[in-house]
Amino acid sequence: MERTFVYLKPNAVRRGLVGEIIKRFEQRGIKIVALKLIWMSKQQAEKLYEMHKGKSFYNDLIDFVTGGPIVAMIVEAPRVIEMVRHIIGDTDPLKAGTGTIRGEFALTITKNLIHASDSKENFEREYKIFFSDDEIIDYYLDVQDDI
Ligand code: FUP
Repeated sequence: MERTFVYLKPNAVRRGLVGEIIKRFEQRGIKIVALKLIWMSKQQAEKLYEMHKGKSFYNDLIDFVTGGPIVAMIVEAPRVIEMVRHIIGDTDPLKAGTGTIRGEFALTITKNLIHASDSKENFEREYKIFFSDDEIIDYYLDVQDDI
């Protein structure tokens, strides 16, 4: 089993897409093990995106992700890091495949609706910015053996 960190950006919350997006994970058989609505602080945003500091889009990105509530979660499934990146689609919504979240609902790179960790190392780094280990719930899902 693998875990990844995902968050729905403020425009996903404002546009009422939280249910639509979570539905796609659930119907794929991906298990939610932590979930909360929070307002990301500037400190959290700067830590999450520290590798982009100094880039042309950095300030706009920080303002955008701290501009309204987000939905943060940790999800679990076999090979879930790659799986979620597939479900989400390319960072650039123009290149995101049809049927992906960004391919269906997003238009611009900065406002691409959703983030997911791209490696195990980044998952470990990212989830700790938003969750403590006691907020992660380990439980058995009845349908787990059928997917
Ligand atoms: P991703 O892993 O798909 O979220 O993409 P990146 O880590 O490359 O980028 C993080 C965020 O920076 C993106 F979600 C949006 C923003 N970004 C821009 O606004 N412009 C760019 O050219 C690249 C990234």
